[in-house]
Amino acid sequence: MERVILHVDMDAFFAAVEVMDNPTLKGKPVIVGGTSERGVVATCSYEARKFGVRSAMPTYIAKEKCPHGIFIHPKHYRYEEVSNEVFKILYSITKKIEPVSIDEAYLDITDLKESPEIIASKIKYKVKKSLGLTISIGISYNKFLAKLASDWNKPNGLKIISRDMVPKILFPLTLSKVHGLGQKSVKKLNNIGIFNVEQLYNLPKELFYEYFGKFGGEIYDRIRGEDNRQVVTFRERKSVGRETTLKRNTQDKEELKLYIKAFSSHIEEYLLDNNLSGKTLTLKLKTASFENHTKSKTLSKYISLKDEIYEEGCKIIEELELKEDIRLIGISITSLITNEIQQLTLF
Ligand code: TTP
Ligand code: MG
Repeated sequence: MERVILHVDMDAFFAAVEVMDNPTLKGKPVIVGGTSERGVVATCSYEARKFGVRSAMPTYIAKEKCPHGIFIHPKHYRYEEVSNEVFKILYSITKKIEPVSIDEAYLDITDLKESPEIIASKIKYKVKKSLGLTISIGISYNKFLAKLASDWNKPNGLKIISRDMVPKILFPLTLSKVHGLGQKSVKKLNNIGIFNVEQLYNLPKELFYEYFGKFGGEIYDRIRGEDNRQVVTFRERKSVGRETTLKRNTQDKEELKLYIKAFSSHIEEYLLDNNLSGKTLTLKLKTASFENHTKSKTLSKYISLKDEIYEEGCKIIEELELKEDIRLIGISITSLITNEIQQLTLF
């Protein structure tokens, strides 16, 4: 049976949350990001995008482009909280969900009875009604096309790419729209006069291998609208976790624990939704000088509740000696089993 995949992606997520928390910002160019000299833009409202402001742009350039912009320092816990609410809505639709980032996920709705358009409209309605936020949704028969579709008419977009539209609909797209083609590859192709998908489409398969190495075949298939990647849920992934770059680098363990707290409720939600418990906790830290450290702990029992995850996560942090500021923190839980098996092993 033909699969039905949704790709959902919140619009201007961090900026939209800021507007939600402070409605006087509505309709204004809101720019969320590092406000220091070295800061970069995390994201901005669509009003600010009109002035050319973009994610990852140095803040001082954003200030030049949009001097009257409202610059806001990110509040990561708040975005985690709202993300939790969005995912709750998604999980009320189906459990076949692959979270991709804080504001983005794939849903496999092949087995649902209602039409994909109705399901997508329902999600949009629920997100708008309970949070006041807009989400863009792409519908197609694989992940690549669904993602392309969610980006098609952002913000508040809804787009279907059906089989009969392919490959023609892809032809005018610039190469950077092809998921998997990095900046370097795009440049390389531009250098030989290839700028859009149609031009790429007409190249022989061997050239794809020559240009993209082992990914050549995948790129060749993708621009033909073929992509067999499955929607991988946490259950199949055997690990549930969250991580984030800190809003400011710190060694303060109490501050780090606040992140653990936010992650714990996220993780609890996934575990409960999927009827899972886990036994191994792993804390991941990245230092200001980009060194990665992980510390795992296998617990004496399976856990799934946020308070337990938080408590154990804090214990790991307490045992660590921090010699340097931390820039990224993450926590994940592995050794997952379904609660039915857990019940059986108890006897
Ligand atoms: P995106 O979904 O890429 O961006 P967005 O939701 O702000 O805007 P849209 O989807 O409507 O184009 O990323 C989600 C959040 O991740 C974003 O709100 C802020 C954060 N982010 C960064 O911190 N740095 C980045 O470079 C990017 C791209 C995103
Ligand atoms: Mg988004």
